[in-house]
Amino acid sequence: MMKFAWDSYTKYAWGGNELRPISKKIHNSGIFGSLSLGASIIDGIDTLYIMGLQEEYKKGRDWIATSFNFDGSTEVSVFEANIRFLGGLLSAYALTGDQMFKEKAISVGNKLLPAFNTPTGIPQSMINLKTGSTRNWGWASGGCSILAEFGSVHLEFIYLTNISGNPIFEQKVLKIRETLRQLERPQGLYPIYLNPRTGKWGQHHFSVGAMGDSFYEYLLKVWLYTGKKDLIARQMYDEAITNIESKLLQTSPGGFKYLAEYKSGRIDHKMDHLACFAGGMFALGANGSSDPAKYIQLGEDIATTCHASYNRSVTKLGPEAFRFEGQTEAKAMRQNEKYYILRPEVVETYFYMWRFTKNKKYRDWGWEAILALEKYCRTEGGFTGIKDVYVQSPAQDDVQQSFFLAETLKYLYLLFSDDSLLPLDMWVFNTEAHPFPIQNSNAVKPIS
Ligand code: DMJ
Repeated sequence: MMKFAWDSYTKYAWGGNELRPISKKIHNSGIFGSLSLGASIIDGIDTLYIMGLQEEYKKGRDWIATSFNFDGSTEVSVFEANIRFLGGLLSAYALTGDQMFKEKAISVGNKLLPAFNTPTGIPQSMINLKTGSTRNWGWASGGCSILAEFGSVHLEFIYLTNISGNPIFEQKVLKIRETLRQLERPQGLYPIYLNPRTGKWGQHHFSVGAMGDSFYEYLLKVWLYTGKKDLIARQMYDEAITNIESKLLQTSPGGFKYLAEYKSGRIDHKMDHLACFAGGMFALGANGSSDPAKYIQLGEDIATTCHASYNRSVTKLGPEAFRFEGQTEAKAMRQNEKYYILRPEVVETYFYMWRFTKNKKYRDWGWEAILALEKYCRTEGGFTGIKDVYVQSPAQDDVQQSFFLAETLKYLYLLFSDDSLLPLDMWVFNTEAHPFPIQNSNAVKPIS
């Protein structure tokens, strides 16, 4: 599947950000700006390397060495640039030791720095790579920055400081953390909107799905990355999770545990596909918690719920969001929540649960997802997302997302690999599934 996705991209969209598999041309979405920056190459290269697809890896590596630069006249998302471009380059460096990746990673990191020049140190969402001018999304509550965006630079910037020797990157992310620690949190939770000028929260909307997700993930993963030395990160994670458990975690009448949202003063009984990553996170955070068995169980429970969201559809792929209302459990209720865009979070949780429990059902569930991807998402020109998981012949969205190569296919491959390939006590995955070596763990290159 990876070879087919990659070959299709190289055939029809080489150098572009993503592939349109039906139109067989380049797809350049707004988050990467208007230029062709090779997002699928940089996001996919570590997956190629891990899978031993050497020829393909070499082609991607050569393109990055000769054609990738991050200073054109375009505006990109700071978050996406960080997790996909910086994360991809850092991971390629970690796996191969090739200095070229490190130099490119430093150049991307430097380009993102102006985004942090705000009174609070909370970065803005968008940056113009040529001018360094920054702004926030027009739709975000009164000019606010987004929790998952400014909270998911943590891991990459600390690793970047470690390999470059330049303290600036780490300073920037520690400043974000300090700003957050000084703020009072409504109901003990972190709202998803924060104004970078005033340091005041925007709307009190809480979510472990869209706009909140990887902030929590990175508190845990920074602690892991530092060889469990960064106790502040762990403490912030534990506190946040305790409040999520008491305020957002719900049990449906049918016994499903799910992560609801809180909006406009009340609970919204909706769980995003994005929030399904949390099953894996809970299991990963079990070791070091006050009650490891409880968190492994919570991981199992979330995996079960997210699997149900797949299993209750005709295509056996899950919707973008599913609800628990009345008789409805684990199903999308609105047309605009029924799509599946090749996202990884559910198979990501299967991967972690397999590693921690060795329960064969996670491989079975992963296999079901593979068959469904092959049946409904494979087209002649690559893999596409679908617009409705509940119909037999769904319309296709004509986009092969770069995270399909970075994450979905990587987690599926690792689900069926031995634990010695990227062991979790030596490697920590960024939120785009790019593995970084845990400090002082003697992380070894999996393939030489
Ligand atoms: C990816 O870019 C990352 O996993 C991010 O954390 C959330 N969204 C996509 C995949 O769904």
